[in-house]
Amino acid sequence: MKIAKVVVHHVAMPLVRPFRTSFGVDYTKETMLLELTTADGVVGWGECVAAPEPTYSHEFNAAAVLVMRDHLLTRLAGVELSAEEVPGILEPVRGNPMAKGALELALIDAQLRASGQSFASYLGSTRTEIPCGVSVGIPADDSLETLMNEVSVYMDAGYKRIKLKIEPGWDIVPTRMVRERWPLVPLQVDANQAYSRADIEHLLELDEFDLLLIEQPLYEDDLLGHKLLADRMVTPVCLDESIISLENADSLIEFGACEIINIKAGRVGGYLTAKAIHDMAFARGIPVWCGGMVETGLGRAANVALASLPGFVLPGDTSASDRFFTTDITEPFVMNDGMMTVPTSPGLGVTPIPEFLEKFTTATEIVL
Ligand code: OSB
Ligand code: MG
Repeated sequence: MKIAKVVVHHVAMPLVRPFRTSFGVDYTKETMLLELTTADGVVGWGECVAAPEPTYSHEFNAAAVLVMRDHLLTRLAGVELSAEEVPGILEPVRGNPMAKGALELALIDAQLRASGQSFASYLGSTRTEIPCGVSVGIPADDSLETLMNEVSVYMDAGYKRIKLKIEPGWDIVPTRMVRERWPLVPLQVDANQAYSRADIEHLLELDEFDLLLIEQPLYEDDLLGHKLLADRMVTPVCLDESIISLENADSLIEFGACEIINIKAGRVGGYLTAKAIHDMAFARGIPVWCGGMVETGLGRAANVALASLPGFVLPGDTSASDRFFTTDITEPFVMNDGMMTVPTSPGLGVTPIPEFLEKFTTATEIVL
């Protein structure tokens, strides 16, 4: 295929409630949807998981557009290529995994629409439905009551796993409260790098809550710190932000800095690398699960397909569309008895609904 045109749709979607993490609070999801057209007139869609500000990682929306336009599409446009060649072609460009992953996804979608294959089948899916977990933010009002009410809503909805966002000052007490109220629910916590090695003793207090894992407790570059924590903590250490490639995932497992991996395609440069990390972890018996970046239905469709691979043995942050949005940009992803059906139509299996795309679009930019 030849990439002939790429349009970036900037969208802003109101969230059903604020989403607060240790690195900030969002009231609106501001994201970028890519519409890629091939020389044959096939259209593919992708979603860029960067945010308006570089607070989860170094990438941010404005920079991602510039990188796509000036450094990635200059290498990809107008040449005959298949999606599988994209990681290699983009390899000389350092970093910028979210920008790379968004373009790769749009090309995969176009390629699979042309061949009539679903994304799940293309990746090697072994399941038709997946269990859903949910990520619960730190309450914007710092109230334990707000947290308990929110978790109650998710428990009633049937979520199979609860993840609590934590930070210094919001950790032991809320985790204990949720654990006491729901003694059996699979429970995990995510600190988004908010602690340091000096907090190791404190973090060990979380061991009493029988957690599935603790996600990214320390600064992403503090690999030794994670190893020191993992050596002492009974709760398995899982890495998110620190995992940026197949090679470093392999190294960190070998090194003992993590026992479980959160796989997010955007963070590692795309779904092909995400699958490679899955394959490596699966071969080694390392559990993985599918992370989320508050995606619209487009990115959610891709995540659900990825999460249907056999090594995804823990429920992911693959919640229903209504966890974040009253109106999704695609057909909404719904959950039944805690499970979500993996799309089977060609490509991602969903496309933006024109009326909703128009409603949420704040700007469009032609980058090729
Ligand atoms: O660290 O997992 C994270 C959302 C935005 C940025 C980082 C993270 C998250 C989540 C997942 O916790 C939210 C979701 O998409 O369900
Ligand atoms: Mg995380």
